[in-house]
Amino acid sequence: MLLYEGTIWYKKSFDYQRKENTRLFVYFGAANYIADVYLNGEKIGRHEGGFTPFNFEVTNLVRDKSNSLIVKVDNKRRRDAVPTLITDWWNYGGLTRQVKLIETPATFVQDYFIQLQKGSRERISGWARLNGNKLHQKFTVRIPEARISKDFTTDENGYAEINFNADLTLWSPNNPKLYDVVIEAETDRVQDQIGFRTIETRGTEILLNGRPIFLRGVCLHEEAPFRGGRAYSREDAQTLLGWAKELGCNFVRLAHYPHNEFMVKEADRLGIMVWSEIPVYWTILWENSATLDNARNQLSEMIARDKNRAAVIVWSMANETPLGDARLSFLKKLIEHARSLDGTRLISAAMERHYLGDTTTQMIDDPLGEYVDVFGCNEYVGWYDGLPEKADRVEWRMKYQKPLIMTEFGAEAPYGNHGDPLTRWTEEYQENAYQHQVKMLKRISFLRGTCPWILMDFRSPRRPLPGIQDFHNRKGLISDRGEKKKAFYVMQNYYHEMEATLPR
Ligand code: GCB
Repeated sequence: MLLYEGTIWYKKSFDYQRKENTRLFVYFGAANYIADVYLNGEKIGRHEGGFTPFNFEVTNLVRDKSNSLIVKVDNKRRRDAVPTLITDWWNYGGLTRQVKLIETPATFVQDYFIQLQKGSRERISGWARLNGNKLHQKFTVRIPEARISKDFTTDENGYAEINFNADLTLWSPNNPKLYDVVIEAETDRVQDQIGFRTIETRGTEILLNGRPIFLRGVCLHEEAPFRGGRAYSREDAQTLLGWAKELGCNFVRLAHYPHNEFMVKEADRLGIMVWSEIPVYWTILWENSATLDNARNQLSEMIARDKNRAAVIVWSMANETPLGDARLSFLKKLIEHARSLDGTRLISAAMERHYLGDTTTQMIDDPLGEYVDVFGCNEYVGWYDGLPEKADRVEWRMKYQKPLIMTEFGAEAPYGNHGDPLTRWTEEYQENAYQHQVKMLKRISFLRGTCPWILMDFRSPRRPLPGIQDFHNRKGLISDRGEKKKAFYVMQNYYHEMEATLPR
């Protein structure tokens, strides 16, 4: 079964007593990659995209006894899909996150956006939307701890803008303050925990709540420590983010697709800022309009789920996408779409760089840089690119007056494989590569964040090397069994130093 790709069928039987004036939905946290869902013999919907939630209404199909929910999930890779055929991660298939039945009132609060207005530390600005047949309602937004209670009315489409001033303790890594926020309509009441903070850029600075910060990050795949497979629980999130904290992080790059909701909620609670990304990875079919629609839909679903999480500060559109006109126009459309859904967060993408003629000047000038707020750059000086000492000679230049996050760098070694610092695949080589990297990073004046690749070893079909990789990418600072490699401590020292020397 290890290399199986194709369909998996699930069946769940259940009884359900529907109360009057309620509606019922079946909710999926994620299904990789295409899901077809049937209830009591009727098809209720199809969803494409492996990492975002979706739901279907079943109010009129559900019965008191012996309901039969059938789900077919197919993870066959396709050239025109997002992601496409080739990825450097395992194509785990099937239902990878929770499935729930959600009961709502006949008219319910379907969605809401409650965040500080861009650039303001006291004005809350957003909206709420009802779904049902009583769309025109009065509702109240309450933040009891801040003694806030504001009344609004939805229009005939069930929509209302929300605007009010609030004197709140702002969310930050040092004080990840979350407030209970209640939306109370005539027919429904929802409660959430929301943090309030601003995130902006000014020249090459990133400002959190108006103050410059440095993002001490690390990249993560959504892979479970110890047992393997997809990470999906609160405990998994606590372990992974706990390790990130131990490393000295205030930031994580959740690569290369939206991770489960526990990750983002735990990040909110722990004060870890988040980069969240859609799987527009390497060589998507840029010219295909259905591929664009699919990417746009995954972006919408990612933003829909996490738009009220203070931790999320960056929406990332893509990873290492080769330059070209079709690619640029595709990604520009995604950026426009992201900004139309959420004007408050920073937009970025992990991009590439190239050497100028002298082979030691790295130039950052991807034309996409024009359209993002923050430039994300992947580089492997000392691993795919020369020996560790090469980093001592590399200088960095950027065409844009924007902040730079080094979104990937690293070297590969299985835990416990020892040798001298110039022998590849040893912990000593990896440590050596990190030592030279850190020295180089310190010389980049416009650098505002770093995310080494990667926190923990992960499975990959592209990494067969027997005895070394065994189908794992071993660039983790920690093994998949939780063992810390020597390079972990190089990064930890750097982060402790950054934290101590920079008030930001
Ligand atoms: C990259 C990719 C990442 C790979 C990594 C590697 O540039 O963005 O998905 O896993 O390099 O280890 O080669």
